[in-house]
Amino acid sequence: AGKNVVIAGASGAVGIEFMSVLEKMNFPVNSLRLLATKRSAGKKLKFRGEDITIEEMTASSFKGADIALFSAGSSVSKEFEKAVVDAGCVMIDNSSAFRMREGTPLVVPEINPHDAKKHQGVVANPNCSTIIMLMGVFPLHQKFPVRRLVVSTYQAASGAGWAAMEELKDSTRAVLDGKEFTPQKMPYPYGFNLFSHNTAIDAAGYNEEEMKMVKETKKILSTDAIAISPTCIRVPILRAHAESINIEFAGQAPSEDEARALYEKFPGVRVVDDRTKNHFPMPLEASGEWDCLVGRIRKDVSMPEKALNVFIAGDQLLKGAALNAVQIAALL
Ligand code: 11C
Repeated sequence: AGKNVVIAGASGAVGIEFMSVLEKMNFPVNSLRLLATKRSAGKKLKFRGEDITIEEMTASSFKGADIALFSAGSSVSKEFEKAVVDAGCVMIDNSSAFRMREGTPLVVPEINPHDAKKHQGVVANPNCSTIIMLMGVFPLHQKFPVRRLVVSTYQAASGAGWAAMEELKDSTRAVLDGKEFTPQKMPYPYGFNLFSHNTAIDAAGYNEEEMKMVKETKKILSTDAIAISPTCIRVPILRAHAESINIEFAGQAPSEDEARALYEKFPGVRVVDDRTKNHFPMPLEASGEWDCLVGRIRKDVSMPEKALNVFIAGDQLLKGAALNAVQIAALL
């Protein structure tokens, strides 16, 4: 029998991708309800060729539902958690509301699927930068335990939603047309520019995105033994994040061939590593793909026995959000 699925935040950039992934995965959907704020209620979206009208989300929206895929922001997830759980429905939440809460599993299905089953009504979907980084780290960490990661991100506009994607286009067009442009969504002009991630900065100088990568990684891998040094940057790319990762191992680093072989057999990872053509992971080639692309697999020239460098690109809206969430639903 199929599942009764609800999408909360259906009109957002991730909401739309929930539907595309459910369709492509051939997820056993018995019924699908689309929920959003009053502003989007009444709009129609297509699922399996049929129009579905978006309804305004209320506490009674979850009656009879089995799975609720949430991507409507932390405050909405917090507001509706009780209604979802009381309805006997499992919430798979893409926001940061419950990620670090004890008793709420934080899951990347290829990495810690066993944690999903321990849920008490809510499973949290990690931050996109964390998921994409771990798809480039865990295949090696399983066999060669990692001691420290130094990671720099190149993050797409999609992580900040539709409005940011539109702002990137408008701001790029304004530069080309020689026109003035006042940013609305982003803190600085986005076209032909990059800037430090647009989240709050703590007393130590780290932004929220960076600290999510640090904390979430420890929870997903169930270890405090990995040190992480992150720098998160927003770049003028529409929808796939890229990350440069220096991976230092507790013991001897794997050889480049060993690392390549471990990546090649890991589900959800595709090796793109052609030195002869200078062809490595790119956001353009990762966009729309379910796999994360891993390449530039090379010994750290400063510490060849101990560390490797890799470069990874993954679709922020798919593996970084909607795909990972639907994979969790499939696990359950
Ligand atoms: C970004 N990672 O790219 C963010 C978007 O905690 O789920 C998602 C924020 C989160 O800006």
